[in-house]
Amino acid sequence: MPVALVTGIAGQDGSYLAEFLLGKGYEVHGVMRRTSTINTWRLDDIYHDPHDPGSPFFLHYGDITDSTVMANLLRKIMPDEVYHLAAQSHVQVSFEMPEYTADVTGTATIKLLEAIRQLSESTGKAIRFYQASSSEMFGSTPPPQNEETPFHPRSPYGAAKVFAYWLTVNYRESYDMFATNGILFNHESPRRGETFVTRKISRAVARIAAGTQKTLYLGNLDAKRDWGFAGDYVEGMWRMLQADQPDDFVIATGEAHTVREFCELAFSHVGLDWEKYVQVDQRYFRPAEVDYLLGDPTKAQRVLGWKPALSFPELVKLMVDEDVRRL
Ligand code: NAP
Ligand code: G4F
Repeated sequence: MPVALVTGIAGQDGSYLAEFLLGKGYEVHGVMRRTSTINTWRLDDIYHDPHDPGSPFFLHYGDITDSTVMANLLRKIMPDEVYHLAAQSHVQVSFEMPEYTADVTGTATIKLLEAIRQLSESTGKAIRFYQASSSEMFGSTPPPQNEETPFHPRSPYGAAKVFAYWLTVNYRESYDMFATNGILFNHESPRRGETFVTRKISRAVARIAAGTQKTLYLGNLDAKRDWGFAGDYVEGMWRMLQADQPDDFVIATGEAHTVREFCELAFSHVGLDWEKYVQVDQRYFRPAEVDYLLGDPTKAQRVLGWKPALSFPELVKLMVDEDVRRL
């Protein structure tokens, strides 16, 4: 049975990836932070009984900035594959907490790479590493963006991801490690955090339709993003670690839409006119914006045989329907 270690297991991608890997017959170990209230709602479908001795799913407390804990976990679990998904992942928050974001989203990656290198060298264990790199690294470089496109990050988050990207390349080149960057464009789902724009919209649509919210305040409606479905994207992560060679891959749909278009579709799905409910609030504008992200996933399609299944309108409907159902 292959063994995987997933950081950020309680986040959007961690939960989809855990389900995917369990479906493939993996033993899955997840790292999560201790929080004052239980924060495992995204894992409810797979984490029924923590005392079940037959379960191939294990959760461990840990913080990715704590290299001792991460090294101990690696030694205990001896994974075949490490998916490093944990990060301070909110771009706007990274302007408010730049140093913290650099530590968690940037520096923690080098701690993990180094712990893997040391374990592999001392035991001979081959460990494949996935780094959750981001289209935010392209920042202001014009679209379409692919693996050859130069980076120009526009936020502390984007800069921290560029640092982690190059460290991953550097460990691959220096130590012959199987270390891979997945450069993922925005991907969403009903499990998306509530302060990212898509989920903020789908949640507000459900509440406005139910009469419990009057107005939705948003920032830049003109920003364009290449939005895909998270459930499709975690398969891309797995495929990268099954490849013959470690490499870097863009995962995207190849189609971009504005925040305005997302609003139009989401509100019209419940029969509402978005313009009656959405107001622009300067509070949600960023010190520097990424205007236009549009990925070219040709390499992932050619080398990995990966392609997205869910379309943009299907994604919007899925998110709105699920928020309506939850409410
Ligand atoms: P997410 O929902 O914010 O999940 C991130 C997870 O990391 C959360 O479970 C969080 O824990 C955990 N975490 C944060 N700081 C930690 C720390 N110091 N120690 C341990 N765990 C920590 O993000 P996501 O959307 O699943 O994204 C997964 C990864 O892909 C992230 O690295 C993100 O930057 C990257 N990425 C995402 C996208 C996208 O569109 N979703 C695109 C490109 C790249 P809590 O639950 O306790 O907060
Ligand atoms: O949903 P967002 O916050 O996502 P953003 O900044 O693109 O970052 C996400 O995708 C990255 C991949 O490119 C990931 F690496 C990162 O971890 C994260 O998952 O904002 C999308 C766009 C932005 O242009 C923002 O200015 O929506 C615009 N926007 C307009 N009003 C808003 C709002 N964003 C948020 N969060 N909240 C608003 O009210």
